[in-house]
Amino acid sequence: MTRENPKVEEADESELEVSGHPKTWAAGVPGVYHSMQPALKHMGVGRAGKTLLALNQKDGFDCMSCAWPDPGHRKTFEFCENGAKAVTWEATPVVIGSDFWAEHPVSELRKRSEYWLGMQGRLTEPVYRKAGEDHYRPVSWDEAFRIVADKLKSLPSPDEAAFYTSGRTSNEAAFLYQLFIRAYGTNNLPDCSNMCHESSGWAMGQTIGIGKATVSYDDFGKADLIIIMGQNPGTNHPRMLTALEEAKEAGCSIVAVNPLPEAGLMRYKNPQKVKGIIGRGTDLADQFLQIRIGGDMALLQAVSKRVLDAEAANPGTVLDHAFLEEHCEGLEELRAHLANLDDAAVLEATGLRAEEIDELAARYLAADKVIITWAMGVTQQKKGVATIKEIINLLLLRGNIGKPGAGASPIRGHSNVQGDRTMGIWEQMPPAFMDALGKEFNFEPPRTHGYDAVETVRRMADGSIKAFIALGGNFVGAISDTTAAEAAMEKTELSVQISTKLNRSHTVTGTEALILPTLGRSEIDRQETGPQFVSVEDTVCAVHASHGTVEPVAPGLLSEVAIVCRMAEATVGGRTTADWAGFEKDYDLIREHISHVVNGCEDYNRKIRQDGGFILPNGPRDSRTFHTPTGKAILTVNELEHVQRPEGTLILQSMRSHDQFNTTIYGHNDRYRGIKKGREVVFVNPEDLTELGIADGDHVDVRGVYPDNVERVLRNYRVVSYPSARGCAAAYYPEANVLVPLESVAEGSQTPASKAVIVKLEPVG
Ligand SMILES: Nc1nc2c(c(=O)[nH]1)N[C@H]1C(S)=C(S)[C@@H](COP(=O)(O)OP(=O)(O)OC[C@H]3O[C@@H](n4cnc5c(=O)[nH]c(N)nc54)[C@H](O)[C@@H]3O)O[C@H]1N2
Ligand SMILES: Nc1nc2c(c(=O)[nH]1)N[C@H]1C(S)=C(S)[C@@H](COP(=O)(O)OP(=O)(O)OC[C@H]3O[C@@H](n4cnc5c(=O)[nH]c(N)nc54)[C@H](O)[C@@H]3O)O[C@H]1N2
Ligand SMILES: [Mo]
Repeated sequence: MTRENPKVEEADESELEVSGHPKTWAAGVPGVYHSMQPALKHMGVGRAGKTLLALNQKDGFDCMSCAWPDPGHRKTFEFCENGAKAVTWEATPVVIGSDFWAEHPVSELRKRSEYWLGMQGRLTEPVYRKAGEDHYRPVSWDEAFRIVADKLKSLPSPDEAAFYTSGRTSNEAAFLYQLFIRAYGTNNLPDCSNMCHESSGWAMGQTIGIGKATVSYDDFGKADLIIIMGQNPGTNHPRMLTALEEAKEAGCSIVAVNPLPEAGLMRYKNPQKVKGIIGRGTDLADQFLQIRIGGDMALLQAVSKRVLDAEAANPGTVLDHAFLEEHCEGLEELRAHLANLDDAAVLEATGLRAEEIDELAARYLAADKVIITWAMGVTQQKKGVATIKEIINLLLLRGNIGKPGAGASPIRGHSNVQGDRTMGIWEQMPPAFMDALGKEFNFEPPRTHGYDAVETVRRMADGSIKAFIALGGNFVGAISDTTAAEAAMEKTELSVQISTKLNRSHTVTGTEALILPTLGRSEIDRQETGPQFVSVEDTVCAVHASHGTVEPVAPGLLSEVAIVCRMAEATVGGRTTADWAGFEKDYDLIREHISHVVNGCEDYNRKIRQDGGFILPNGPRDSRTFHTPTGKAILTVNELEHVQRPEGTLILQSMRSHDQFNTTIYGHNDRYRGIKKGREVVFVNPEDLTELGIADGDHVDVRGVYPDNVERVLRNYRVVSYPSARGCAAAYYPEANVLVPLESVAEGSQTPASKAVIVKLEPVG
């Protein structure tokens, strides 16, 4: 039933349609309709039913579209429109046949869009691009692993290789992958998290001793106030809207802080309820703060200052003194620092009125239990780490960490990005983990820190990284400064991509390149001891099993676990006590080792088989235990700074449309923002347009404005007049990555500052 090489047309941007106004609601009947349509069309009713019904069910597989948790009370259809798109994209039985590689030279594939590449179908056999050749050709698995092992063994130092991980990889594959890499001898483990929630990990690690959410799923239903900052749940975490609706029904207020009036934040029609189908839905946000890009740090400081002022006016009644005294340090320093907060600077940074900030402070003071959630609008900023530290400050002041209905909640992106970290995918895992790993497998893991994503590009560029291996993802598509990143990748000697589908990173390669095709999460993973399941961790630290349910799209595919095992056996077999051949046959053996090495995973094989899995321990959440050097949560002082905008420029954020998953483009519509049949648009506030003398519908070059004077430009983009905050523009990622300089990163975390790019619009034609 598989099909080969469908005819896929590139989008014709001249057909772009703009409806002129954003939608004010998300989901409802159109959501369900849209979600079912692609699945039925491409997969046939049987396969579509099997996959969609298995999504997020007890014996089914974990949805790969985001890391939002499953409620304890699952509904049959615990999926959303964008989850359905992700599953369809993966499980559609369209495959790339052997003749594809002879027909399409790499130089031609390189001109193709991400959309076209992804739509060619699933990769089914290993292919190799030899030095000097413009074509990939099929190779056997054995030959592929030999090529990898020969190259890795030939490098003078293991630190001349880097091993990337994207966040779909299961716990089992991730654990083995980092073991393989450390047995090989390096900590060069850049991952997608470096470009995503790294700022959250840094800020939370330093202040409360753990880089993960301090809430569980049920806390959302118990909160009095939920503040959502820099996140677009209607598109990127649609199932979160159900939890928000439930919270509202229980009396919770919701505040949205965003430069854009995103549909899902304003109103929600629940497709699982009659009211959502026929009514106007639930008004979600009680307050919408249309903040300037990068203004969140100022807003948070201003709210904390109002909290401290309220305490000063009524001593002993506002702060949670018992909590602060027993569990925190740094209150006096914070008080002294905020006493001098420059109100004018706050208004300039945020673009808000003082009364709006007063209202938010009043809401915060009126609430006993507060959750603050955030995503990329906060983390991908120069001051991302400091901003998240201010979130922690505000929560700590009134004891909003470690009590029911309250906490800090970074909402993670990739469905297992958090689990991968738990399993050791990090360029700087702590010594205790290394000790346990070395002891378990009888070897000495390397101790010096490795390179993160941005550093990996720098090192490829200067020639010191010669081999690049990626377990999933699309590194050159996802990282900033596309032109520089691609040039860097081309300087490597070997690049290897373990992938389900084609993307940009298969077309911009090292001197030699390999593509190793793998099973997707939706597919049955049969090994010698029978079908295997894997495990994943969601954004609130819940770990559960994921069972593939449909037949693999092609017979020759290996699982990620099998690929890692064979690559390891060929490269580092015998260097440790790891039984690589045994792991591939029986994933319980891997989990047995995980239970000895990874904190909180003791007795993993039993706990993972429990109904719904288990929740990892979390000091702040469970017992107000903070693993910081002093054992206390730390209130921090952060110097206020905001993004400066030279005259004539705008601050541009790069964001996701409704029809994409990261660099994977499903289609060319962005339904909630009124865009159809195109992606080459730049959204600009109407008053800014007037000031710039540019009109809606004009075409412009969007040019990055940075002191290094490197040309970074998006050509011929259509201007869309859109109610963004003043001075703030938006365009879609990954295209906009050409505008982000590699050196423009968050201080501390090195996360590319993809949400604050200084640009100029230059009219064309
Ligand atoms: N369907 C779908 N689901 C996904 C993904 C996908 O691509 N498609 N990606 C997954 C991944 S890996 C991730 S990390 C998440 C991403 O989830 P999001 O973080 O929601 O993704 P973005 O589209 O980058 O949206 C950023 C939001 O931040 C706002 N914003 C921008 N700048 C600022 C600012 O300075 N301050 C504030 N307060 N807001 C700002 C933008 O207007 C936008 O609403 O989603 C995950 N889920
Ligand atoms: N300008 C800008 N840049 C950004 C962002 C932004 O907001 N703006 N967001 C950043 C964020 S939050 C993230 S997380 C990164 C994402 O960076 P990545 O994780 O590297 O990118 P993805 O687009 O998610 O990777 C998609 C590819 O993964 C492969 N794949 C899919 N499923 C599987 C699987 O099950 N196994 C394997 N082995 N491969 C699979 C497919 O080949 C697919 O083409 O991008 C970052 N880059
Ligand atoms: Mo992400």
